[in-house]
Amino acid sequence: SLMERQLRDAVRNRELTLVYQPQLDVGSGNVTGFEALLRWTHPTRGSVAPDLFIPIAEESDLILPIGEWSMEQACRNAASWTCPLSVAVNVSAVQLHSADFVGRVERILAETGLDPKRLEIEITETALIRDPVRALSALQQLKAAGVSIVMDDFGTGYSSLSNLRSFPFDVIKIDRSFMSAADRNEQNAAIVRSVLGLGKGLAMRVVAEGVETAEELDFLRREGCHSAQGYLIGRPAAIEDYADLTGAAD
Ligand code: G
Ligand code: G
Ligand code: MN
Ligand code: NA
Repeated sequence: SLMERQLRDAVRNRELTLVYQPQLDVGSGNVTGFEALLRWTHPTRGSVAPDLFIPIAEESDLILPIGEWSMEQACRNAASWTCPLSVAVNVSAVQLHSADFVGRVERILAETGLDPKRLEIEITETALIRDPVRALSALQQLKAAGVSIVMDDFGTGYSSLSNLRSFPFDVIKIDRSFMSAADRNEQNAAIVRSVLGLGKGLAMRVVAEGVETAEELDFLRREGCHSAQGYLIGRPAAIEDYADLTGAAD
């Protein structure tokens, strides 16, 4: 397709960038890390939403060089911060199931010098179902290397509680759809509380995504949620915009 060809050029022409969104420790009010998010600016199309181009990248296997580029950039960037904050990178099913995925991540960690404990890998549940045995093996090896495993968009898609039991997740990210007015909407409040209960029982940290209002953050504080991410805390932006947090010298 046309977009596939343009995406192929995007990699060559350096049209891809990463933006970073902060994560807050709800108890202390400190920023503890960032999620890296891919952006594509095409010379004539302008900015193309990831929801549009990532599926195309996945169908064409372009997600492999793109994903490797993102991982490399994010790790290299994080390794340059004077504050040892975490960095979370989204990994698609195609990457997780590709040959030597673990080896690639380990090589990037070695080359950039990033402490593996600062890297988090975000996986959606749909990424697990293609080949659960292979996915489990990759995640176990990454975890053994010190990398944290995050279940992204929890509560949507092919959610099954057995995934929390069968795969070595360290962190659950509640999908942002459940945060909307969670302080006032009883259905959302009940769902967020139950995920917090799951996290507690399974000894997994819980991150609430899509936190947009002070009332939502207050609700999370009352309910004992560990971490929050969303426009209230900070928009996805160039990492230079967060130099006060990363301590990056420039
Ligand atoms: O930032 P935004 O909300 O527009 O991102 C939309 C979607 O794109 C999110 O679901 C996010 O997980 C996904 N996404 C963003 N960056 C990456 C990336 O580097 N790799 C993969 N596989 N997905 C990404
Ligand atoms: O990887 P994931 O699907 O979690 O990607 C997070 C997406 O959510 C990104 O596209 C990001 O731009 C978006 N996002 C981050 N914070 C907020 C928020 O507070 N509100 C909304 N509506 N979207 C958000
Ligand atoms: Mn994510
Ligand atoms: Na998400």
